[in-house]
Amino acid sequence: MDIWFHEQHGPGTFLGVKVKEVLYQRHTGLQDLAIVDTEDFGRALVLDGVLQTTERDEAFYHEMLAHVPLCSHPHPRRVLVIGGGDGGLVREVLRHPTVEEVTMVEIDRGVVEACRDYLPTLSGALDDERVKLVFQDGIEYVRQSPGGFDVILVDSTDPGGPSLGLFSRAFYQDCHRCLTADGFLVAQTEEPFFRPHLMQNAYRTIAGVFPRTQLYLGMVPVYSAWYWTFTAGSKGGLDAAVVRSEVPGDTVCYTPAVHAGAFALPPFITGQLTDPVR
Ligand code: AG3
Repeated sequence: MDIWFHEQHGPGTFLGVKVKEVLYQRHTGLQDLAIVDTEDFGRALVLDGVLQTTERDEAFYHEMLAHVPLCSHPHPRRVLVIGGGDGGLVREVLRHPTVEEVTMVEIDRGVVEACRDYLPTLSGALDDERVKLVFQDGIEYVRQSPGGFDVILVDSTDPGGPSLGLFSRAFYQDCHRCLTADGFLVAQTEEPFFRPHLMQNAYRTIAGVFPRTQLYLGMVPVYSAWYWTFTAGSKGGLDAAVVRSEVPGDTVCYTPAVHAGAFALPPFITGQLTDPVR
């Protein structure tokens, strides 16, 4: 019997991934969580019916979210990760030798528990002694935090439910305050083809708070449209496209040339990035 996972990307477009086995499924109290073993992508984490990450292509996303700001910052020491409960992003952050401390704030303990059991190549990083795990809503965390972070990374689900506030002006303002003078915020900001308004809203809201805001691209096979966007807000005005610190080796996607190239945007995207929301 064939089992297919379907995710709707456009009104008339589905992504279908063949599932070999459903390994785990439960409602965490906040969201429906499943870990499935797929034919082409290895194990995958699914939250509320949306594919979050797969063993085969997770590095495409996590490398671009981590290494662009961490290689652009001249000396990243303290990093805050909001969300990212699978641990893949923290793993990439820890590859930077200057990083002394990574605080990961995840709202859903159930995600971390499931990923510890089923996605050890991602979650294993959470056992590193430089990692501080906090189970709290990231919105509240940054509201109360004294800050001092060089880089803040937002690895959220699509806007909606518990993640909605992670796309708000108030949240970005708190992140701005929590950053050091040359600090960067980078958030995953959705895809530009099927639901460009989500990307546009996120970009424009960040641009309304940070003096310099730059959108860049990655490619993630299991996400809609392949193109995925990330938005960097620079508190001190540093150009996020410039590499200033040590580059991790053994990457599957990231190189300094890819870093620079990720900021080259096609006109169908730049056309949507006007008028910051203030
Ligand atoms: N966070 C971004 C997931 C977005 C997926 N959206 C979609 N497929 N429509 C992923 C978490 C990985 N650490």
